[in-house]
Amino acid sequence: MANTTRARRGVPTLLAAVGGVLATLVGMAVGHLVASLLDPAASPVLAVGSTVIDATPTPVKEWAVAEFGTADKPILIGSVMVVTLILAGIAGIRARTHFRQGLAILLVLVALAGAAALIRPTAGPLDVVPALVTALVGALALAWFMRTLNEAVALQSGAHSGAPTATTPGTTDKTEGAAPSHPMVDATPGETAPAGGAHAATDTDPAPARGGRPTRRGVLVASGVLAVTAVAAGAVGQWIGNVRTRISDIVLPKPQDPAAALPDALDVDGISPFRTPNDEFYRVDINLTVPVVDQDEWTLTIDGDVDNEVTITWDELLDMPMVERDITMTCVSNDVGGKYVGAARWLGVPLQDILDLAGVGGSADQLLSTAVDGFTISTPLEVATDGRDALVVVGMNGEPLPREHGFPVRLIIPGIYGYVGSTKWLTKLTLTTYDDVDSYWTERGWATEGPIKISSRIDVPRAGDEVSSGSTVIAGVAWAQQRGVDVVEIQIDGGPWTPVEMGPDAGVDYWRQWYYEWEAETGSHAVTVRVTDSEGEVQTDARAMPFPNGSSGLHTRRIIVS
Ligand SMILES: Nc1nc2c(c(=O)[nH]1)N[C@H]1C(S)=C(S)[C@@H](COP(=O)(O)O)O[C@H]1N2
Ligand SMILES: [Mo]
Repeated sequence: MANTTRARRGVPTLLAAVGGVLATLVGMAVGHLVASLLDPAASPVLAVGSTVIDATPTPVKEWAVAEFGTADKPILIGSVMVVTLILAGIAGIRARTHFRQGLAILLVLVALAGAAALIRPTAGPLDVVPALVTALVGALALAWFMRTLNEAVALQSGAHSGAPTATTPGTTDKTEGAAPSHPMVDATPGETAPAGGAHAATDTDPAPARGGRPTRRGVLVASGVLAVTAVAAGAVGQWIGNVRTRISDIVLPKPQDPAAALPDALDVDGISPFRTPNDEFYRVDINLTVPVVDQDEWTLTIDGDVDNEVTITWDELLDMPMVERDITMTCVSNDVGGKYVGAARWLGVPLQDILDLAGVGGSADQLLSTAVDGFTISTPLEVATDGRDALVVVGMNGEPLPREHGFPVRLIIPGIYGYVGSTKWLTKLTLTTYDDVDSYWTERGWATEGPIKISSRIDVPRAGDEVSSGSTVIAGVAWAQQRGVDVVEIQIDGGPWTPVEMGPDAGVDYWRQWYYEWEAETGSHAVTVRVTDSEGEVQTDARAMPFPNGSSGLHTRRIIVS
């Protein structure tokens, strides 16, 4: 008997939690939809997620990137959702008996999301609208669900107590309020046959539509309506976001100084493509939503210690002489053997030409670039202007920059990690000093200078591949930007270092593919690779983690041959 009572108390509580979750989901989904029309980054979950990213201490971020790789963003959003929905469940449970308290929890949650949307560097006052909509829709949904649930509970307990009259319209009226302070179930004496009781009630009920079972259907219907609304609003919001972020027909100018045709790549199964396709190019940035910039509203300002401050438009930039270069980019967070490296053909205006428009003064030692997402990068002025192919880029592999990679305009500076030179969604270049300002990552402890460490990677055989004894190809890529790859060697089971066959050479700033034909013998083997650059520097075996200035060490793969 005690069990039955407990079970009956448990069901409405569980349903109340579900109601809290559904109401919150509906609110968030409608908020997301509204945000997709105004500013996608103001979507409640995304705004909270972005704020969490900014506030996360560097070591934790490091750990997350190492642990989850490029999945770190979905995992972050997932975690924000889980925490939110747990609190939403608690709000629901509270709301069934004390509606205002439950509602208050929900509103505090939404207020946090609204605040997060407003403190984004790019936020405008309108960015609070999705949160307001979320609050309104969530509150209405919660009220509706709780009313339906409490009606059902009230009617059922009336039926259970064996008094058919309890299900008369009079009783229903009493429980019409959204928040009866004593849930009827608490008053239910333990009975033995709830099903029979319900039946008895329904059978003799003068108004069967209000009987236990139909009202239970009411709870189901309410849940269904909320769930469907949430999914539909979320999907429509997502769709609108996608449509709005499509890049419409842009014709890029032809380069005055084109790159030579890329030599034929190695034809080895599973090796990194010689040129990384845009949709396979790694993406690293601080944003949960890709910044959407309209090229016709975009401008680039060159200010700070300059002769005359200049602002140029998209059309003015496209009118400048363009060059095309093959450059391999690397993220400082790339582990030895990691994936945060990619090679592409970039189209853009030499950075020097842009700086010359303004005329660089004598006191600057830092080029501070600012992006539309509020992100900043400090580049040593010396590095930006030493004659290397530093570019203000508009094209990637023959297409406009994809939004993920900085549309409409980004910086690419060969030889230094992305966080010190490849500002995406670029909008300002300031000539300043390191004494005066720090940038996003250097403020968080990463090194001021970030030359890319020479490195090499084994692509095949992949980890866990089944390899049979006999002739096997070991292959991969190696890079030594600014100096060029000279030799790649591999070492098998601690034996001598053996030079491998090299793929084509597309210049000092571009990686090179390599391969080695190996007579594999049955057993477990360790294969290690190292690169030597054109100046004779050999890739070090001294291990370093990415923080603070890039990983080092040698990539080793264990290969089981059967
Ligand atoms: N605006 C902006 N630019 C940015 C970043 C960013 O977070 N915001 N991240 C930088 C880092 S750390 C790297 S490694 C490169 C990555 O460029 P990709 O995503 O095109 O590969 O962009 C750089 N430029
Ligand atoms: Mo990076």
